[in-house]
Amino acid sequence: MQGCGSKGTAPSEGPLLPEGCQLFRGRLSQPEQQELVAELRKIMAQAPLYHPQMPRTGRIFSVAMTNCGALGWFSDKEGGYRYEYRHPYNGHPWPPMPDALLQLWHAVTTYAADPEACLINYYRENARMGLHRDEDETDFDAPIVSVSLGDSAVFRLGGMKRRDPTQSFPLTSGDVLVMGGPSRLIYHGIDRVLPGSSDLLPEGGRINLTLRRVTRPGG
Ligand code: MD3
Ligand code: FE
Repeated sequence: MQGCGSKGTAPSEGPLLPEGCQLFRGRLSQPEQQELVAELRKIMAQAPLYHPQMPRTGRIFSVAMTNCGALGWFSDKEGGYRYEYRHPYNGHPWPPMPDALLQLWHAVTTYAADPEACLINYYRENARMGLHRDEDETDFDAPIVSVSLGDSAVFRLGGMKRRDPTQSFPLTSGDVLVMGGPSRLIYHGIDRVLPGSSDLLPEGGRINLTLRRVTRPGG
């Protein structure tokens, strides 16, 4: 399937996306999604989901998170947003990233090095993610690749400034979104999950994976 991320894509073909943003609708087949969920269940058994705290306020994220790959994203009241080599509660290294995700990264990006972190977000019915930028990495030359599984969600995409106009569109199971180049630092969030919109996860809810390069390759 062709990405539709260049400026000038006709609105009839989907949302008009900013430069560097490519949406691959239905990039993963049903069997690929099921296989990935099976691997994620094993990962979540070894690296249990947690609800990070916001820096300073200590407010709890409604989204549950864990990671696979060498590095994992974490946040608590005292330490703030950061990447860690170990699960914050059990002290174990994060489980390795499934091969299918490394292959997907290289299939949809032109970035030479592997991603180092895969943040696993689990949204139950009322979970949401406010408008934010992903800026805790040191290598902004690398894109971020996102994979949606399970229930659909309303995704909100803004601009380089928090107050810039936003658009929203659904992300559905099997969709892959690549945010690179000039889109890498734009504001985005998840307004809400649409319960019952997919039967991939019997327990319901939505899993989102974001594959990230954190450090610059070679130092
Ligand atoms: C746009 N996750 O984990 S993925 C996050 O669906 C995050 O769970 C959302 O935002 C989710 O940080 C959205 C799509 C996405 C990921 C990275 C981006 C959109 C992005 C980086 C820049 C701009
Ligand atoms: Fe984000």
